[in-house]
Amino acid sequence: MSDCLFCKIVAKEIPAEIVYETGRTLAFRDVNPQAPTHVLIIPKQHHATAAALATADDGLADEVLKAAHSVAVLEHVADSGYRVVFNTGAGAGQTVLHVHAHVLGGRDLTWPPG
Ligand code: DGP
Repeated sequence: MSDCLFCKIVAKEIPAEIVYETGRTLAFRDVNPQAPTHVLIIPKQHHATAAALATADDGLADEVLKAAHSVAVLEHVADSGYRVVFNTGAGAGQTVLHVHAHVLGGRDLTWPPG
């Protein structure tokens, strides 16, 4: 989608600090990190929400989840514990309508989130 921020990151039209990439996924650091590790995992193909992704292509949803785990290992937070979050819809705080998994770690994470 031409007006989608994360599609522009995929197209390298907007810079991002990429930490992991596969054929169909991309992982880059969040511009406004909420933890020492805060990486966003996206499918390169545009889907607005996690619900849309799971409905359209559950294989790709699986790849996004596997990429999240790979990022946790690369970032050395897999053993200490990390959180994978899909804010889904405006009511849950989703501000960028290109599905993304937040991978957060490197500090104690409280529950429930705000
Ligand atoms: P959400 O609220 O779940 O839609 O999260 C969107 C995240 O995207 C938010 O944590 C900040 C991040 N973000 C917004 N714009 C940019 C950008 O241009 N570059 C990067 N790296 N992250 C961005």
